Amino acid sequence: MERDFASISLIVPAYNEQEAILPVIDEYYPYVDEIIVVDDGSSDETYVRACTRVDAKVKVYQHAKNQGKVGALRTGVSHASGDIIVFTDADCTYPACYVPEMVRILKEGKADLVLGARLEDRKNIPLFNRIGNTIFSSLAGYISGKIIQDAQTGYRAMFKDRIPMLDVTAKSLEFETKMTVRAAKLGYTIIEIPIVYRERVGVSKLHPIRDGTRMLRGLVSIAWNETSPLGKMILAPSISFVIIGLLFGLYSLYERFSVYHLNHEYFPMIAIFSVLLGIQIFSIGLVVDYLTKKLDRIEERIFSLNEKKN
Ligand SMILES: Nc1nc2c(ncn2[C@@H]2O[C@H](COP(=O)(O)OP(=O)(O)OP(=O)(O)O)[C@@H](O)[C@H]2O)c(=O)[nH]1
Ligand SMILES: [Mg+2]
Repeated sequence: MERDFASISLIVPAYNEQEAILPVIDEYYPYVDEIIVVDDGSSDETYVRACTRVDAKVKVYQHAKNQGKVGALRTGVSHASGDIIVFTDADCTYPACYVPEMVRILKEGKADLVLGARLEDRKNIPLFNRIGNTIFSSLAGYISGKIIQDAQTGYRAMFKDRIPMLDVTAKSLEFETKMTVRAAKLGYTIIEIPIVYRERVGVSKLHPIRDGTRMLRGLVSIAWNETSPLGKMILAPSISFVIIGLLFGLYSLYERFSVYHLNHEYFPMIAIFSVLLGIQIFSIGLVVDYLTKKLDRIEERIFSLNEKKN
């Protein structure tokens, strides 16, 4: 569906970004109709500095306590008056010059979600993020059946009326990926435009251990939630068999190396048999899950073709 007129709100979550916040506001200013900065309980001058730019276009909100990026984005969206919402970071990494292209794609009805994909200058993405990004994007691609190169980018645009469907439960890093997967699962069209990713201004807020654990949890939760019920039923016993097998195996090793004699000579056999059975069932689970997803997609296609006809 083409929409001629649409006003644009930019949401900028900012946590201790005193060096970058003003350059970000100034850079995006000519490209959007509204800029909403959400200071996420910063302990530096982010809020004070952002307030110096307040005018009819720039609005600044503040969380008394840090709520995390997702909380800041939600606050921003709740105050946005635009038809189109653009998310960006407050660290000068995402160039503003791509906004017109993102908006054009949305207005022409070519996509429901436009991503600024960090495909060039990937050296500016911290190594930890780059690894996570590759894993997440591949997983998002597997789950959604679409090729997604940068599922995790923080630079993205969509019509505001799509947000309720795209709002996913998440605390930090996994938010963007979950949103991308959700969009793909809903059959929304996602277009990625390659962008230059600049070096960050100011200190990174990433905590490798905390964010790494969340990312891993997010990954497992996405994978599990997106596995079909039949797939889940098959995968669960397979994991139990592998665990049982490993326990028997470890016990045998313990006996062999501590007592130098196997009191239970049939334990290694049980171990191997159980692990192999687990792996076999696991493969069946994956095949079943793959086939279920394929069927879902065929159903989605038929549904959208029927909708287009009517
Ligand atoms: N990490 C983090 N970012 C927040 C929080 N609240 C708001 N933000 C903002 O969310 C954006 C993303 O955080 P970044 O630290 O840039 O994380 P990143 O882009 O994954 O990593 P870098 O490549 O180091 O920039 C920035 O604009 C932050 O200021 C928070 O509680 N934690
Ligand atoms: Mg950043």
